[in-house]
Amino acid sequence: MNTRITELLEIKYPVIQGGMAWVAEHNLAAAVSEAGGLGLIGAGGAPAQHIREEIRQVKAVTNQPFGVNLMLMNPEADEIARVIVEEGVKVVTTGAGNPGKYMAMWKEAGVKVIPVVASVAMAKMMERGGADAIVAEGMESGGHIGSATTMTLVPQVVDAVSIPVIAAGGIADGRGFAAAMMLGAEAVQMGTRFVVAKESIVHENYKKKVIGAKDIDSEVTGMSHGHPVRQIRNNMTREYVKLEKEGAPFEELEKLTLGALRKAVVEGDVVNGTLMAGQIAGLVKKEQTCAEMIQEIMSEAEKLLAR
Ligand code: TUI
Repeated sequence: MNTRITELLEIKYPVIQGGMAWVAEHNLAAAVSEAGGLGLIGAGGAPAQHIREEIRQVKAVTNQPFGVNLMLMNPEADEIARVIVEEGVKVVTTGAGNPGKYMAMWKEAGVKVIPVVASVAMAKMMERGGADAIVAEGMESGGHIGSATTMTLVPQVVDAVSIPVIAAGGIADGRGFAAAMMLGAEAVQMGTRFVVAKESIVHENYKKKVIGAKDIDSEVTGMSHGHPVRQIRNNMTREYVKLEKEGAPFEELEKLTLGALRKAVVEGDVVNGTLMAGQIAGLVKKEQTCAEMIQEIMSEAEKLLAR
């Protein structure tokens, strides 16, 4: 299936892996890229030197294209932006902010820039700033989210820009892929399904929670201070929501989430850790290799789109 995205990124299938903090490390990125999609190293809150090493580890095991996701609230974002250029990374996606100040440097170095946005206004601003494509991410997604749904956001972004649009949020199978194409997207970005990939280093306890999750098992925390984060409901989110309702200050809430994603991903603490996952977790039923996932999604989508 060829689209402007497969051409731009020189990939076989228009499937991009989400740049999930702690989760999107070199094993997962390399597996997705080897399977014909675009794997990503997720910078999350990690130091620049760590990202440099992760990039080198991907390069050591695959010649396929891959990218880096720069989470713009990372305190070392400036350095990571430079590491991306120095290491010759071909594609960068960004999240949780405006990457405008890095755009000129990346464009000059020939890096393809694909900001993740949650609104039409931001998509237009990114296109004006020279973005090569846009990820339009709906609030069905896991992690830090905006307020529009994928169903409403994607066609509005498609109408507002002329660069290709990648749909994200709530997509985990061939039906979701086909639906995204119908909305005008030219690729999809998936996170939640790849969390449970065989190649994903996510702790087994976390994977079990995603596999066991039902449609309404996620909770959005942080709405009160303007940083909504979607994750699977557990002890931590219950406590967080309770404190939020009582009007607790940000500093107190932050104590609950500090280091909590690492706790979940690395230590498998599913009680007090942050289990970031999208609403589509209810559809994710088993651990498979990235190649199996992508093959299954593409063959299902091709049948649907041919009808
Ligand atoms: O970035 C994401 N998802 C993320 S980042 C993340 S790390 C984190 N952990 C705890 C709390 C907060 C963050 C976990 N998940 N998705 C892409 C995305 N970007 N969604 C929404 C946005 C976004 C939001 C505001 C993009 C641009 C934007 O612009 C604001 C501005 O600067 O005008």
